Amino acid sequence: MNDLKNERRRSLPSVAERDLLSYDLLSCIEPYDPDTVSEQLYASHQIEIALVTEGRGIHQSLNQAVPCKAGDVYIVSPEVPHGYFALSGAEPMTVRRLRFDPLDWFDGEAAEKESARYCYGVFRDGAVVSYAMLNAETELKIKTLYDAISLELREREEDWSDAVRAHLRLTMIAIGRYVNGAIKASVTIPPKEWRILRTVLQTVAERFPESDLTLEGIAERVYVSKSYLSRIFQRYTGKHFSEYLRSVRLKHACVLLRTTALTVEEIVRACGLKDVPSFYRSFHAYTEVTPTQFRNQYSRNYGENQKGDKIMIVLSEISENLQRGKAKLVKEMVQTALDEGCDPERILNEGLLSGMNVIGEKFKNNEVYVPEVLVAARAMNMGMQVLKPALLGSGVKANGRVCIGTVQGDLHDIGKNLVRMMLEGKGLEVVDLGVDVAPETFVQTAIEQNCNIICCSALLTTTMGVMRDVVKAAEDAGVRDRVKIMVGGAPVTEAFCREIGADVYTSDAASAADAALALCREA
Ligand code: B1M
Repeated sequence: MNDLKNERRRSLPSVAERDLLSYDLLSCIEPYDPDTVSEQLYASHQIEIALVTEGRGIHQSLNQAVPCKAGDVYIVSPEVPHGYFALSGAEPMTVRRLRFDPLDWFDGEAAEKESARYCYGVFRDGAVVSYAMLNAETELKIKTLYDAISLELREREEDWSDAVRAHLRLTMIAIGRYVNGAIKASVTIPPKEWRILRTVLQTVAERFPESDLTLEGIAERVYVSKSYLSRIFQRYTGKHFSEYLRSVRLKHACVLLRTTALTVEEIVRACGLKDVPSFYRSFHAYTEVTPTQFRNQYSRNYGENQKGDKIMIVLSEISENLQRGKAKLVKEMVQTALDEGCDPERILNEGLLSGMNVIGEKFKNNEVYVPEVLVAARAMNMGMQVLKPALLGSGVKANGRVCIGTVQGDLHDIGKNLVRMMLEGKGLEVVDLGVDVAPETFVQTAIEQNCNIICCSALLTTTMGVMRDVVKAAEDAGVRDRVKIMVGGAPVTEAFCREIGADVYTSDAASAADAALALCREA
């Protein structure tokens, strides 16, 4: 038992593990409108526990809307489209949300599944959304646990993961005990039907651009008849499957009209819609304007200064969608900006990096947490994939080999990847050592692979000191006179570079590549 505990302690939480929990305070000001609300529901692959802390409003899940007020708690199982709204003209509502992946957080606790203590117990009877009103005592208890979790998340001690897990379990127990017996299920779907419905929702989300996506095809995959599937889909979502699929496609068409310069034909293809005439008809029925009017109206709404400047619009959409972690959209919009003839460096600076900077500020102020930063970083990398060929220029072979990495203890790799890309763009051969690279690994690689330069990146004030160890390791190995050392990253400065005895400091990726090329030419 102790061995097991020690083993768990030895394995520090990985980045992926940190991504499993997210916590936020949601201010719901948008008034509930039954006609438009189904477009604003969102689904998450994580379990969500939401506690209404202030005001009153509506919680809608699938096709059911339930009034709610301070003191109510919702436990929403993964993939359920749902949303929180204010009552029109009434006070706004504030909701604390805690989301986590049930499989990872409850790994090894399967025995608890059949008791009603944990979240699993809440869903055991097939309710996909559980709703309970708390008494004052339970509300206070849960609030305290939420606060403790949020504090742990902020302080991030080394063993924060264990502490957060412990609080999370206590929260689940507190909620589980209360709801056991007193639960009101706002949406109850038998487990078998829910499994099938969930497959349909997931399939539509992933495969809507395929024009031949049909309910019949999905029915075959889940081994049920089409008519049965059609019946349960309508019963729980309040929509025919074809109507739902069309609305998902049209929603995506709206996004493409707003954010890209694609032609209507291209949009019809990208959204899996049938043909242009029927697109015009259904688009009009959906938005009450034509696609062209929609596009013009959107550009006009963007204000006088940006009027007609599609590139500005696309760049700001890249930045905003990056902040929201919409990787696929960011990728598409970077391509659009390139197609519009926008300078790749402008796309990098005013689109991708500007979004990343906003996220950085919010992160600093505790307005967003690690999961949000990670999805933004993923969107940044997806955008970079598209931008890379344009940034690289001619890529003429140059004479030089460089090894690069983020120093030990540091996992930030976006800046390092940019530097690598720029180095490759200068035609230098690059050995990428990744992140968390030990000083000896830098030096060993430089010796074994005959590198002219070691490039070190660091983003944390606590890890920049490792660069000094790299210089020292190169000296100890007797290669300092034949291997140059370049340093960079947000906290690194020219003065620091001199202080530790490195050769070159540059503040950005492009000047790092220029400097590396110059060093290789001198050698
Ligand atoms: Co972290 N993080 N992060 N983070 N993160 C920062 C760096 C931070 C400034 C945020 C903040 O508080 N405002 C802060 C550091 C504070 C400090 O030490 N002064 C911070 C912190 C505290 C942390 C954690 C400790 C948080 C925690 O868990 N408690 C943790 C540490 C994990 C670890 O590394 N051990 C952590 C984790 C993470 C994520 C994993 C969630 C994620 C990284 C994902 C990834 O990289 N794959 C992340 C991110 C994304 C950021 C911010 C938001 C963005 C960094 C970034 O990619 N910027 C960042 C805040 C910010 O910078 N605004 C922040 C874009 C990138 C292109 O810029 O890397 O600076 P940058 O690269 C530039 C230049 O610096 C230069 O070129 C690039 C531009 O052209 N450059 C070089 C870089 N390397 C170079 C090498 C060269 C030359 C130039 O020569 C060799």
